[in-house]
Amino acid sequence: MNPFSFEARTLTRRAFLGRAALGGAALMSAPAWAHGIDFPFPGGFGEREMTTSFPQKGSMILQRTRPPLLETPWETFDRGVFTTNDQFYVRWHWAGIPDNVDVNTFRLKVHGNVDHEMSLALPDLIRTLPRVELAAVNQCSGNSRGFFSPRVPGAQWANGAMGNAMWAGFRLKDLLDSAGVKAGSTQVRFSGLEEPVIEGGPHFKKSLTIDHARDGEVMVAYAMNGEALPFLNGFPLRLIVPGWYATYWMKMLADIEVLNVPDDNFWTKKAYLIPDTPRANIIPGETGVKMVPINRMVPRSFVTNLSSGASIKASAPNEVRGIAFGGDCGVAKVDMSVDGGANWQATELGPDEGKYGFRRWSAKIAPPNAGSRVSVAVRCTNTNGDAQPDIPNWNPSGFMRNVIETVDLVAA
Ligand SMILES: Nc1nc2c(c(=O)[nH]1)N[C@H]1C(S)=C(S)[C@@H](COP(=O)(O)O)O[C@H]1N2
Ligand SMILES: [Mo]
Repeated sequence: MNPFSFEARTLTRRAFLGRAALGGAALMSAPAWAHGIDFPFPGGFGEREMTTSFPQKGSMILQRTRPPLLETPWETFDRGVFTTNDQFYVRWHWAGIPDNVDVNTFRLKVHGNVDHEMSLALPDLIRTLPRVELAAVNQCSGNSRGFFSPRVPGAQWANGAMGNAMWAGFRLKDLLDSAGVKAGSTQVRFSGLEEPVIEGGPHFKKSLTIDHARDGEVMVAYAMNGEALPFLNGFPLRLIVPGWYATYWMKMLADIEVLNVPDDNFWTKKAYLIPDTPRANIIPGETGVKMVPINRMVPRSFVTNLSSGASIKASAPNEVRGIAFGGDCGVAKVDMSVDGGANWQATELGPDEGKYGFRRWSAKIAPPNAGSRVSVAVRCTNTNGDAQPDIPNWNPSGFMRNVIETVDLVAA
């Protein structure tokens, strides 16, 4: 998991092979650095601090305190395809988050290029708009950024800046229809209750095109896994944009503005841009690439019951299982390879809880004898026919990692 210890391991192995080839004399005279160096980097994945200090949250990996950035511990993903609210990851841009939200005075404003501007209380929204439910993965654009090589700045997430929940709420379309969107509308802009902490800092706002906002899938959630949203996950209302990266999933949603001009606010126009290339992939250092707003998610799959270094039984079937998601559509299949990607076999898929959610997969492996090493690679192909690539993508923001993941196991 720790890229530093991984590099150190690789170095050690390489140094070892080098010495073995050169023979004993070389071994004796090898300089100290050739033996591999274990850098005691603080904050590496292996030694990230755990915290239980945040309201409504259980044990979480602490990335940052203010604003809170909390990562879901990996074991959580093995417990089921729904990520529990108390361990659902947390990410905020500004620390000016309110201490409480008064449900009696809270209003959701709908304004701008509409026939009727509205300011709606929670009970009215819940009572008047038809309730819908949807399972969907909320994944930070920068999930897994810590694995980028060359490394890139930003929160050094491992794979836990994602989660799947059953969201309940109402369709954004129904709300917009009741406000009456006027002709000539271009985008719908969303903002939450928190405030920037630096003078003149841009309030966090994100926009969707008018057609996307009215596609009937984008929703405003007031419940998550059957409960009110945890405060840090956006109580009392948040936007759910199925299949799209979480940056659009506005928390503590309080303001919806229908625009008739392109949104030129900082967060939509300047932040969260990706290279307009397949998988947002560029060569490190490449310049002059056209940039576009980040958008649809891509397929991913993970082993959840075993981590690299774990030992499994020799000459006996061992269960390997994990989760997969299709990105902007469902999971068609999850294949597994134990020979470095030469051959792939289908794994068994668990129940389909909704195309935008996590899907369980499982398979059996039986290593031939004690001491044998098995690298298990898993590859999700989504229902659009898009499969995870075997080479990691790279971009300077550390967005959209979806390379095939591998765990290295040893039979004992
Ligand atoms: N109001 C508000 N909503 C927000 C953000 C924010 O900073 N403020 N961050 C976005 C980003 S970048 C992410 S990754 C998700 C994180 O959602 P979570 O904290 O519920 O996991 O919220 C999104 N919605
Ligand atoms: Mo994010």
